[in-house]
Amino acid sequence: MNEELRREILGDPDFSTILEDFERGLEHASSVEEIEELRRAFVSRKGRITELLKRLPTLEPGERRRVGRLGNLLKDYVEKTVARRLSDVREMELRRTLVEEWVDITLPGDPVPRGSLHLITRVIEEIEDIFVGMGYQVVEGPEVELDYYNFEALNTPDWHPSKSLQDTFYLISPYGDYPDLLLRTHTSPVQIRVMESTRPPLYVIAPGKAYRHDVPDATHSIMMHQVEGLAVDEDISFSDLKGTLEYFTRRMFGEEREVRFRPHFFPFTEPSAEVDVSCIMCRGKGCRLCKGSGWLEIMGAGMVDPNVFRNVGYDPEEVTGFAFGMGVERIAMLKYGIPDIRLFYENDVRFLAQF
Ligand code: 2NL
Repeated sequence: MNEELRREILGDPDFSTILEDFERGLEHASSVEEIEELRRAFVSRKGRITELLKRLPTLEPGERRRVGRLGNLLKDYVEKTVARRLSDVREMELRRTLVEEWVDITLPGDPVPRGSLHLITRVIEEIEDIFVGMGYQVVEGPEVELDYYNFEALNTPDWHPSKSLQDTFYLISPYGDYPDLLLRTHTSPVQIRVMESTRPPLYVIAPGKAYRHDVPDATHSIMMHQVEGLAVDEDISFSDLKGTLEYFTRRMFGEEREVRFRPHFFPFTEPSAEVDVSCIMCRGKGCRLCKGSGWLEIMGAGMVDPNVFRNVGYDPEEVTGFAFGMGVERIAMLKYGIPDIRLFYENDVRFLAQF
């Protein structure tokens, strides 16, 4: 404010008290709120300068001009001063915040714990890789199946123990039961579906979950994973089965392993066999793991029964094939030395993170 105006204002008692009050108030106003409060007190609609200007119509023309001019100049001064102070205070507050709330944005962040694939997933992928390398395709299908695909198409008679209400989960509901619907007990139904919709030759593996009503213990679970495989072509022989599974077993457990085929029975293959690998702990000498026998059972296999081919519309005079099935948990437990199947399902990171 220039000297001349200041002198003029100080010469008027009304204006001089306003100016003095304003300047004293400004000295004590240190925050944005206080400064804005001060502005309101002087230049808002109810402010002191505004009130003073409202009286203009009642004044003599000469006095009206003087008071009007001084009032507007003072109002102008108050507004400009307040604006300057506000921007100064805001800048000071910003500087203080920047100093007090300083953070080093170049510091590395908290590490995000990295997860890993479940060991069962890893072992399924290991198995898939070996068979994909031999030209097999990976196929998947529903876990809720029809009795037909799970049992009947696979040549499994109604009286077979695995069909019993004790062993298989059938679907029931408050509105009625579904005697034809069940949780698949193996992944073979996936392969039946593939054969129904595809003409041979066929080389597929079917990984996935399978369900059995079992009492859980160190080696049993109501749900486990299976990988089944199926090869259908002209002139597939038992030798092809042996060569394929021997190659698989050595890729999985080591080139130095022996493989043995023991006669067995499955409703869906004929002849059938169980497949053993020479003990991976004692190399066949006999130990705790192989219970002294030198051998570990790792899967079941056989030549596809002609009845199964007939059920899917293949002519058993034209094609032959082999099939096999293995429990993924069992393979994983043997290969990675896991003593209890329940470790796979407890979601204890101390176990899972080791693989
Ligand atoms: C085992 C034994 C086996 C099969 C599964 C199969 C599938 C079709 C036709 C014929 Cl579509 N067979 N699968 C054959 C022999 C054994 O699994 O111990 N699994 C854990």
